Amino acid sequence: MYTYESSKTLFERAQQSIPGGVNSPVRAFKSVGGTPVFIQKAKGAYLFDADGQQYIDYIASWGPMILGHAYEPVIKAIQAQAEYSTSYGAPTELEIEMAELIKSMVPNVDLIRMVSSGTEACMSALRLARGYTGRNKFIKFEGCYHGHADPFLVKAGSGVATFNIQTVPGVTAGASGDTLNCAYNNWEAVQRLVAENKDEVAAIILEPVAGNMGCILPEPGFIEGLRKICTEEKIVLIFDEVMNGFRLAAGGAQEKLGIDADLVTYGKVIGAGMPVGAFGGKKEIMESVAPLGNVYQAGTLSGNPIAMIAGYTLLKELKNNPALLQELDAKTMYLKEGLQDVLNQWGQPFVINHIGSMISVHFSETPVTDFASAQAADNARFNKLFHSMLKRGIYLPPSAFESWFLNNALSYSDLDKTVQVLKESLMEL
Ligand code: KE4
Repeated sequence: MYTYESSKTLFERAQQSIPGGVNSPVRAFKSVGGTPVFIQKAKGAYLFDADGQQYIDYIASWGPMILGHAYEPVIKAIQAQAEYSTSYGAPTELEIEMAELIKSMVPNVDLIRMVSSGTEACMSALRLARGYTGRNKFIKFEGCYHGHADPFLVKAGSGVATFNIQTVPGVTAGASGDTLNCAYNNWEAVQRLVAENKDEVAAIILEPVAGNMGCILPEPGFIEGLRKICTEEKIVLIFDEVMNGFRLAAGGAQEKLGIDADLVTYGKVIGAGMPVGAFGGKKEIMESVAPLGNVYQAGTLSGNPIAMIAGYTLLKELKNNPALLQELDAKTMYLKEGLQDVLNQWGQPFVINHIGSMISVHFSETPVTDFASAQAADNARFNKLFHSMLKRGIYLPPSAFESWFLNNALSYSDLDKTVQVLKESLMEL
């Protein structure tokens, strides 16, 4: 079994200079307990901690490392580009090529703006929807996470759900007062909110496939209903594809589900591990963005050449080799079947939610279809499972409120080992 001597020492030291010893709360293992594992390096499907212990990685940096760590073409492209400096603060041809590549891969995006995180992408898309419609309110879904901009930190998912932060201090009523929340997959609640706030709702934003309360799929008709009501009521439908984009399909959730959003946000995969986000969509909406329109949005490092060449190289691989995402989906299905067999033999209640290369295990007797049912699962049991598997070299997301992310560097023997480790770990639960 793994021990974590160096991580313990580093964590002690980190807490002297960094709040909680981490630069993003979900890394702190607060919900699963114990010491966060400090990573020294990674290659392919493997992480190596500060003691040199190897883990099979099911976080993939929360999504970006979809083809595995230190993917050769990406590394070489970054190294070559870095020779020409790391930022100019002026437009480059690289940004045009990145925008044109994304437009060629996803449906329904006429114009796209680069930013430096998923938070920035979602924050900007909401401001744009409000500026374009002249309306203030918007609807989001409990357990969905759209980054940490104030308006979204109301019943959000990911770390906010993990730490069960009901109201985030510092988010004022002024900032969140126009945020309307309802349960994911609750079509009637959406209809009620829209009727109660007639002509006041600027946008409906959602993760088409939710990944921040575990992986939760839209029920048949749910997103189709959102599309219909947004068209009828002139509400901007925003797909937050920071997680889904370029993972569920080359064209993301719009392609996978066959539903067009009005605006789409991206992140994670489009930066290949470098800080990149983006928002884009219909021309008549995007033309409200400064400097064309007055919806102001800006960023010193937006479209940064190193981040652009990294993301461009990775997206190009996905575009030119459609088999890569197919292989990844097949590997995820293989893993799911293995997990299912072992969990069935174990004989306790569980649910596996899965689509494409997104998957999560919930110790629940009932289907997990929204935040309430994700919360009602035996998440203490998940936390125990997390550590049982971690010390055997399997690194799952350190929270029941996260989707597992597979990467295509995983081999079938890695998947077999994961299933075997699950079997051993369940004996300890
Ligand atoms: P970032 O600002 O963290 O790049 O993106 C925010 C965001 C927006 N939308 C969705 C659907 C997201 O999943 C995220 C970020 N996801 C979390 C993990 N579930 C990031 C991990 C973290 O907070 O460290």
